[in-house]
Amino acid sequence: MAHLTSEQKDQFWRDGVLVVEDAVTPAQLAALRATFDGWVEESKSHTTDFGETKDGRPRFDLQPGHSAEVPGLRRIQSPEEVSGVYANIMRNGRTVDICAELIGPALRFHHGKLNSKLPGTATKVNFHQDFPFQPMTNDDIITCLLFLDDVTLENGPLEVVPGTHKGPLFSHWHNGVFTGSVSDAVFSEHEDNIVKCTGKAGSVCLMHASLLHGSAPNLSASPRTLYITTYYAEDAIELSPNHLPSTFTHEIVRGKASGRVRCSSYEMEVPEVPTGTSFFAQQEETA
Ligand SMILES: O=C(O)CCC(=O)C(=O)O
Repeated sequence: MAHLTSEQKDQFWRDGVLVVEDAVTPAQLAALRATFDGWVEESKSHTTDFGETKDGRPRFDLQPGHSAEVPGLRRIQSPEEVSGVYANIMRNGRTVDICAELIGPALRFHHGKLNSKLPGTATKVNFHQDFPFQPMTNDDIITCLLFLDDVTLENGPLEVVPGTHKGPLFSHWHNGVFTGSVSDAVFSEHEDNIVKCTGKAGSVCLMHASLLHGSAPNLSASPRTLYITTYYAEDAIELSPNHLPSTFTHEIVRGKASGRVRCSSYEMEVPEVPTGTSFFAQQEETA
């Protein structure tokens, strides 16, 4: 069964972005949300980042100003490592079939994370491209942002600049520091072409890894939580250390290993792996 029409595929390759509704069933969505709510409850008893991932960094990332009254759990690294509900969606969700139609048939998992903007928090994402964080031999890589809440114009939707996946790759280094953000000049150049990706809970936004994107703080009383998974063509090989290594990294989620590597031609600076819990710290250091 096909999950995308040829118009949707054309749109993805033209714009570098596509929102698809009903990427999970209502029961899957409820389970993902309930698990996340449990983590928010747990975060209330912590004052600093907590938990541990494969590379020793914390799993749960708290926004500065986090408190039990106004929890600021902004990022959970590799939630699929600690939740069967998330692991099931990462491997078996409709999103994986959709990606297989775009860059498959064979796919591997790159990394997963939950990004949340709880009401009253200042969480924002500076504009960047994902590829400069994770260079690979070819760029058939899709970042999938699954909406666990309705995403509206007010609650800090993903903002993208359609077409920028076709190049260039912008520098994310400024004054000798890997800031994880493009320069103010690059942002200004593209500001007028920003499109906000809204949709109902259960939709997924598929984004080419080279697309320029970011997002603003949540100005509403409703949360905005995204489960983000990245998949790549099976014949791509990583060229720098994975920023979010997990026990699932490189797992084949569709098709079979070919034993081949495919290369495309490009040039860029080597990224720096964050030493803080996530790239939020990297972006804040230089904000
Ligand atoms: O949470 C968002 O709005 C964007 C997420 C993102 O760009 C990232 O985590 O790389």
